[in-house]
Amino acid sequence: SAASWRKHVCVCSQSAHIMAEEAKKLAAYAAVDNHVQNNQVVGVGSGSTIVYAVDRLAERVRQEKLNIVCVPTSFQARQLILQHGLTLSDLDRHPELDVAIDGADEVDAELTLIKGGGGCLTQEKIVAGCAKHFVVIADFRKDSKALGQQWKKGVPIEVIPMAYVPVSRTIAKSFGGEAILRMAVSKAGPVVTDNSNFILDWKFEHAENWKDVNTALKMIPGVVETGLFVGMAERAYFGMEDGSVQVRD
Ligand code: ABF
Repeated sequence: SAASWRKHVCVCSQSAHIMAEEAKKLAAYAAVDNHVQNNQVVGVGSGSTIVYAVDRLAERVRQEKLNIVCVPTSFQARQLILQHGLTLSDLDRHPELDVAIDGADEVDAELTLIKGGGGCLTQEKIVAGCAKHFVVIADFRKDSKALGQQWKKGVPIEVIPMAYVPVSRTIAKSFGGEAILRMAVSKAGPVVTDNSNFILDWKFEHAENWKDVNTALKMIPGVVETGLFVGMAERAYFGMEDGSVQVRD
């Protein structure tokens, strides 16, 4: 019957969700255990996977009495650090980080990333760029051969508000596809970043050399930063459906 079919669908999607949450946790724990040591400065990313990493970090700090300083990539990360009783710092005091750990929306075979689904791409890229090692944590759904195969929402691009229309037109003209202003869930207005800017989601049709594309995008007046992370990640941990963790270097 329709009712039992609906119930069946619901149970399946619920268990898929639990699987993804479990996978996020596996990746996060592996990264914290393998990359964080005593007396380090750690960059804390944003999103839902990083929550597990901060849980684990706090647990280790308590149990092993570690001396760890945390630099956040967003308001969310800052709150997480404070809620867990970890030591909060910033790039003024700690411009050089030992390691930064962050999630991603998609990770390709070369460790090129799409980030910024949560809108914090600019601070995430700054913090990752200040770290000696940048490590990505993700569940199996983020693993991709080529960007765009998994993440369908496009490349997030942070823009100065007054420039969003010309930037969007230039992107469409120069690279094809469509760059759409990201709206708040309420649809009452655009999403505003922690830096008081807007986000364009560029739904690209075809692109190959992400390094060149990223450089060209950044040259457009009004573009603050792109969610393309090229040549930055040194390792990715993927939590898998079978409970294992896959590492990509
Ligand atoms: C941040 O959070 C973003 O760059 C990325 O968009 C997102 C990943 O979130 P989640 O861990 O919830 O998938 O890292």
